[in-house]
Amino acid sequence: MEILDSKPILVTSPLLPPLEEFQSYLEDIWKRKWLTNNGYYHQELEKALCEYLGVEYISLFTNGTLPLITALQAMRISGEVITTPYSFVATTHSIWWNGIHPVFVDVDPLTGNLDPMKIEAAITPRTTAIMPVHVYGTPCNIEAIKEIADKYGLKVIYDAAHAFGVKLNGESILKAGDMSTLSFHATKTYNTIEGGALICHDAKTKQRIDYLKNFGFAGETEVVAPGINSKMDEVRSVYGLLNLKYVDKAILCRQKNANYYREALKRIRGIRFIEDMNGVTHNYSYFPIFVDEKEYGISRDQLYEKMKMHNVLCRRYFYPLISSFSTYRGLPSADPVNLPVATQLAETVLCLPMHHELTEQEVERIVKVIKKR
Ligand code: T4K
Repeated sequence: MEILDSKPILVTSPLLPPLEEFQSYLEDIWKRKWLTNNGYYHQELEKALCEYLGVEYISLFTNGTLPLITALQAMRISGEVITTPYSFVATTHSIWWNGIHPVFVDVDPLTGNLDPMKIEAAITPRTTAIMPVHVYGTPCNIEAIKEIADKYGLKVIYDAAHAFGVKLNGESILKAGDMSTLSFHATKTYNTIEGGALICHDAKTKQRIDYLKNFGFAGETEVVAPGINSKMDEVRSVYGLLNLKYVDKAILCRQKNANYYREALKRIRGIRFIEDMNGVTHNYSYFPIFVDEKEYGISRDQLYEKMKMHNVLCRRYFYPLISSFSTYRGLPSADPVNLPVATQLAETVLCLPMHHELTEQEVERIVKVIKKR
């Protein structure tokens, strides 16, 4: 394939703290000789994140998948869990890892989030919880989901991997449901290289989560649950503390880029994007567009390949749908007939480059490729 532009534009670029600052903290860790297991910087990061995010209880993890697995464990969820096929595969994996049956429900066409109108029909006597995802950081319809959960006595665990810092009417979106999880992977708006967190709403639950992420140990000689090792170490905690100082500025850069994109794309027929929602403080973690082949002239995959030719490296989040992977496609709820909206979104979505270092010129270069059909 001939590459027409020399400088690649990646879909994302990690937020990195200044190296000198990081080095000076590393020296301190070297002096302390305390590397992991609820160290000083781990505690500091938990405090700082509670304050930044506006939540009371947070537990740090080594990635964004283990908090999902642990949340289900902590609440002793069993039977069936209703979830979305339009997500990263970790969402469904966390359910399966707990020996629970995922039940896929279709999504809302505008946001890609679990459609509350379709949840009730999927509830059976075995249903114990709902695991929705705030896809791209756009809040789910939390009121409608709460109403259904309350009516049927179900727990709600939000996969908020994309929703770092997102607020609804001034309140953290992480306050919704029984628990929420975050991913601090390198590709996320806020990262600790690898990392994640579990947010809950009371001290007793946090205690249980902290036991579970440390093999189930409650003190030196007592194991209260079959826990796992998912502790964040001191080096990544310091990295996280430093990145917290720069994340607001990074989000502003992302917002500026989202505005450039929207302005430039709004008159292109067959290209749809998601608008900001009223009352929501967004974090601009992704910039998905949806390609209507009939209107636009070429398919999403043709555009994806054309972008590659121009050295613009987009991602098809989320394609294929989780429900179409061989691991899950045998489940009754995985039938595409049951999931027409998610199927359509997965076939038309393309996430354009979105990160804090993207320049206006690069956005122009990307839009030029989209315009040149
Ligand atoms: N729930 C949801 C809804 C999620 O989206 C995710 C993860 C999870 C749960 C689980 O959280 P974690 O356990 O991962 O913390 C990426 C990420 O690996 C994954 O974290 C993320 N979602 C998913 C949506 O995307 P890939 O396979 O697309 O990433 P990769 O390595 O191809 O990188 C994408 C782009 O980023 C490349 O163009 C290069 C650039 N990049 C990547 C890395 C790792 C960099 O510039 N620097 C880097 O260090 O999965």
